[in-house]
Amino acid sequence: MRILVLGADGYLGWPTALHLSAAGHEVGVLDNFARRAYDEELGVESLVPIESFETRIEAWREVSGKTLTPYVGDLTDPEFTTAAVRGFRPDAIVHFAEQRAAPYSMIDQAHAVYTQTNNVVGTLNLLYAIAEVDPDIHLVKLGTMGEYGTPNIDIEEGWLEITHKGRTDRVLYPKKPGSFYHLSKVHDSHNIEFACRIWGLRATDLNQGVVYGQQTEQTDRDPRLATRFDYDAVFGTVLNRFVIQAVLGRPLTVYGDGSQTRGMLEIRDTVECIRLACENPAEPGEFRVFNQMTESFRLEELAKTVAEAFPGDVEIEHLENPRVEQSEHYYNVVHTGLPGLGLRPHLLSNTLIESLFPIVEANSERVQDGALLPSVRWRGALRG
Ligand code: NAD
Ligand code: USQ
Repeated sequence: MRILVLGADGYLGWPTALHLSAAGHEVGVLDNFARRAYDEELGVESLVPIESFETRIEAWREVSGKTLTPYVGDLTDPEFTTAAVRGFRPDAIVHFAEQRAAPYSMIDQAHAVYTQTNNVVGTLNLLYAIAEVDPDIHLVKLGTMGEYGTPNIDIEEGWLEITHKGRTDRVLYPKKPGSFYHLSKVHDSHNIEFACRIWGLRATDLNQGVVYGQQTEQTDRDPRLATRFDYDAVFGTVLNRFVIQAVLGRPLTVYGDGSQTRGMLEIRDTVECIRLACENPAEPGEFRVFNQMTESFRLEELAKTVAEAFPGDVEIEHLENPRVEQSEHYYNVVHTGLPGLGLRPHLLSNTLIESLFPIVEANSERVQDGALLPSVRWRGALRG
């Protein structure tokens, strides 16, 4: 297949592009380097150094003999987006290219507006580009489990059959997200479902949980192929942060009482889920939703798992929660779609956690101490 990966310079987009290329697909890679600009703005860097887009692409060619076709530009530019889709002529488009940090979207009004504009407008331009160039292209869009929030009923895969006053209908599952970033994904989901319904597009919305890990079979093949490893309180995700804090000898920062539960998955499962979704497309007109997670954990349980895996003393600290989120809640997620396509999940074991410790040790001098503790508060700055 010909697969265009949007956001291919990012944490997940890069290893996904390599995984698809290694599986024999012709892969195009698109990015506007916004993520590298957020690093500059926040004064932090990936814990593991990453090469330029050009160097990564060249390294993959040397290692695998395979070519990645680059497109550098911004999805919020409609002409660029349509030209890229027309130029590459993909069978499938994998869309990772959004501002993805909840805390970044909650810094102030300007960051909330940027996040929603970047994400919603970029996706809308993409929908128009697909409809214009070839409505048969399968859109594989990264959504997020956080779209659902923590409802007191089972979380179904995107749709809910409800009976109201004796009548029954199938509706998009009601959403209760927890940040302006997560809300941007809800808006995207509605726009994509609408485009499937009115234009007959085919789309898969992957409501992915929190990702952990840093290496895949392909990124491991050469240090120049490494993907990012974020540790800061804005972009670092929780398990990766706990691992880094343990190695640095800092307390693990559990927000609140740690009774929040989140769906999670390993990065090697992310890339495999994307391959499965691409190779098994949605039907024309279908808005298909998969919940892309393999296990769920209470955060206090996650912190204890990291502490037990680390060969040394680890302190767990409960910080006042900078976010507004529910504790002690019901959480039961249906996630049968991707296993049904053949996913064999890597479950969190001490082996994975232990494999991350030496990566952190080797790069620990790159950590900026000031970036470890959360500074963005959900009830904080309204304007910058
Ligand atoms: P990332 O920030 O590392 O990568 C996103 C990439 O998209 C970056 O390289 C950025 O430069 C690019 N981008 C952003 N806006 C763009 C635009 N307008 N035009 C072109 N390129 C643009 O993020 P990630 O962690 O790789 O996440 C990728 C996707 O997966 C996101 O949509 C995110 O919401 C979703 N997701 C991530 C996680 C996670 O734990 N990392 C979990 C669930 C869902
Ligand atoms: N948390 C801590 N301590 C920390 C960091 C986070 O207790 O040091 C808690 C948060 O309060 C939250 C949970 O851990 O309850 C997850 O936080 P996170 O920062 O790891 O993840 P989140 O903000 O939800 O966002 C990440 C990605 C985002 C993706 C989302 C999937 O950045 O792109 O959409 O995971 S999900 O959570 O399923 O919506």
